[in-house]
Amino acid sequence: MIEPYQLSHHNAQHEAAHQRKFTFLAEELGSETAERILARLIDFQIAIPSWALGTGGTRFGRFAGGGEPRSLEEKIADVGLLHALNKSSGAISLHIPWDIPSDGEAIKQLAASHGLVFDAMNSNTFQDQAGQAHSYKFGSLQHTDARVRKQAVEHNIDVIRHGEALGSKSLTVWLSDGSSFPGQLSFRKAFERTLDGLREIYAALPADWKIFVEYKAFEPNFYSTTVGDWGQSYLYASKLGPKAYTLVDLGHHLPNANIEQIVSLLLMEGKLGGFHFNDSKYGDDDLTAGSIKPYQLFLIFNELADGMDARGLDHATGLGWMIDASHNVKDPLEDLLQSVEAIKLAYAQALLVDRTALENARENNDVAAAQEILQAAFRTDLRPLLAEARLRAGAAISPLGLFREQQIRRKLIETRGLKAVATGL
Ligand code: LRH
Ligand code: MN
Repeated sequence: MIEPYQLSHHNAQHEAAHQRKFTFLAEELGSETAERILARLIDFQIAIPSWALGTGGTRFGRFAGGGEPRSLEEKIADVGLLHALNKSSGAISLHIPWDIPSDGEAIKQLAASHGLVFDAMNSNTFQDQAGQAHSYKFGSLQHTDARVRKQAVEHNIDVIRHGEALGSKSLTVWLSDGSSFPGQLSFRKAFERTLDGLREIYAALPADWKIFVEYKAFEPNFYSTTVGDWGQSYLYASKLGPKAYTLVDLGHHLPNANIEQIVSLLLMEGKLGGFHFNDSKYGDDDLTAGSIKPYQLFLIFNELADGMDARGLDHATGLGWMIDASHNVKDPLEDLLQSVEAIKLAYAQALLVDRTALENARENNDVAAAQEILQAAFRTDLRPLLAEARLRAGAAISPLGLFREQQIRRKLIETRGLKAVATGL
């Protein structure tokens, strides 16, 4: 959807202004620092969720924007477009059964033709599928009926098998299980049954796979959630074994939770598996990353940069970097481009933090100095560095600019129609 001449024409148009800003910034930072951060940025890829390429909605309504992908093949083409624009979206995370690959090998090759690999697979035991034997109305792995639990375990193992065919190396398990009224559920039995089910799924993991246990405070249950917070997820992951980790979805916390502290401790324990990036003001709003609380996103990456170095983790491959969003009023592809930009900006700013000075300030309880050091990085406009990283990686100086200049959404509506609806949330 983007021809090489269109990309080079766009960059030629923006080159002079970009070079002016980048040269000034590189002088400010010093070339050693600028090159260090550029190298990290070029390697840093963020997986795109296959369920967020169409218009999302709420129980009150859904306002489709048109030109949505009608098949897994078209979803891969859309992620391929994002990757062509920013060379930062080199992976797609599938959700089963919303995106069952008809022919694993063919789908794998199609993705590879767009420079894409498959990140974590996602199972779905929060909806009943047509023809399904047992309902998940009262949960899946926690269910009081062993037949329901068995069905959920088998589904997760089926998802692993699909992932193996695609070259994925991890499974994310998010369970909507819980209760909506006091008295409804035995918390202890629900935990033990869920752990037993996760153990069967864990046993089916290939040797080089990971399982991510995603926690969430509430919704769709509104009294208790059986994997309700980082502590419960850590408990499951610790009892399961070395291939089990926690997954932090930024929207899955109670108001004012200190997510950067949670991230710091899970990383310290070696039990942080990855992220579902998004932003929120109230609940699991699934808004554009960095659109509501960009400082929190920076503080989270500040803990990540420090904690990953402390554990000798490779920044690009040591954790799962994924977006999980839902687009009610924005163009899905524009929203995803903005999320990738915000995530990489927070990462770059975290890499700019003077860690030695920060440690000194902390050890001397110089609180004001510590804040100055952090905010100096957060308040440095590193966008020219992100643009330079894209330019060097063969992408667009302004991905959103090129998307609009080429009227991609109008072209998608012409080929796919206004009524095209993507599977997903
Ligand atoms: C649950 C969740 C989970 C996905 C779903 C689409 O809120 O974050 O990660 O399975 O969204
Ligand atoms: Mn999520």
